[in-house]
Amino acid sequence: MPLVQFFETSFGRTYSRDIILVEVESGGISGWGEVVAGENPFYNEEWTDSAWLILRDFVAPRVLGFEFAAAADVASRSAHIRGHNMARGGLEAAVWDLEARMLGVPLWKHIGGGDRREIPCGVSIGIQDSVDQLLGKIDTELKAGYQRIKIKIKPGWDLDIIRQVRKRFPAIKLMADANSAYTLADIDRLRALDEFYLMMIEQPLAHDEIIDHVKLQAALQTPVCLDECIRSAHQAEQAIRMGACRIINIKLGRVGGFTEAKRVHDVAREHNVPVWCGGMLEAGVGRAHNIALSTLPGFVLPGDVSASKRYWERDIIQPAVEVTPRGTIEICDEPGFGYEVDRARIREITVREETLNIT
Ligand code: OSB
Ligand code: MG
Repeated sequence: MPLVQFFETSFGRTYSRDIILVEVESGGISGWGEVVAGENPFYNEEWTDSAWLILRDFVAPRVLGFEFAAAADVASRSAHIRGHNMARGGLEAAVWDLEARMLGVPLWKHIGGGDRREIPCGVSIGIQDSVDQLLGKIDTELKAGYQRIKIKIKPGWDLDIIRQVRKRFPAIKLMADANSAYTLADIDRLRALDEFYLMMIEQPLAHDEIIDHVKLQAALQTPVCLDECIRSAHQAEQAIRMGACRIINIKLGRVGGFTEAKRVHDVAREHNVPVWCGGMLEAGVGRAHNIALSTLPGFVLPGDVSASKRYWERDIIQPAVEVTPRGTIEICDEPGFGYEVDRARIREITVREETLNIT
């Protein structure tokens, strides 16, 4: 699926997505999930093709035909697999959707959410070719109503850029995401960001580094938010207790599905750490799951969950996800994730398909 605008992070540029959808069927009802892995193993170790093989050869055989008492039991059937949370999570989320549809309840209610009828939305704006282009994009998104702006940074596209953004937009909720582009050797540069009173800096240091984040957070006024580092509730608890972060970005795929995402949320809540829902340039199925997740009570900060049209000419669900002029997405009361899967559209753009049956 070609993106309507390219998206650049500190690890590269994405022009189009290769997305795996998982449809699980039981008793004539379907549930849908989306694997959020990227096209390259740069955000984490997974990519589209690795996820395909892990799902086919290791996850599906443990799930197909197994009698589950509840969707909450699915994650543990593949917990012996090391890593590959996005592959595991795509299938797990599909079973949660299936269960909600079987029970005739909205997914948000089924996962224990519903604290809010509309979720607050922010946008993530990639690295641009020029500062003017960035300022123009921020202006557009603010006019559309979005409540907070996140910009991607990397060495060389950081202090000067943020200074100019702050000059033009002194009062907006602003944050920066480094996707692991710095090390502790950059501590002075990162400390200089305090001047711009950002809501947070997201994942400044290595994807697998907690201790250096502890040192960094102790030296910064700006709250550190962890993304890549947090793959489980156990890691979330360790990071919080050690003081590595004051905020957590929860991504359904990165933690392996709803069961673990709920646990991360609960751990953060016990420690009064606010969370928000991250994005992975999802198509409609993943987007709908993120909306449901964002209704849990601890999701008090605007997430990276925004309108379909920011990404796609035509999404794979109907209606497309829309954002109100107040910068929110309203939740639906339909069973499951609340949008219709556009099977005709999916068929048109499918390049590979495999059906696995109980043997
Ligand atoms: O770090 O949050 C990230 C996209 C791809 C990989 C990593 C990240 C992102 C985003 C985009 O920031 C969020 C979105 O709009 O979906
Ligand atoms: Mg991030």
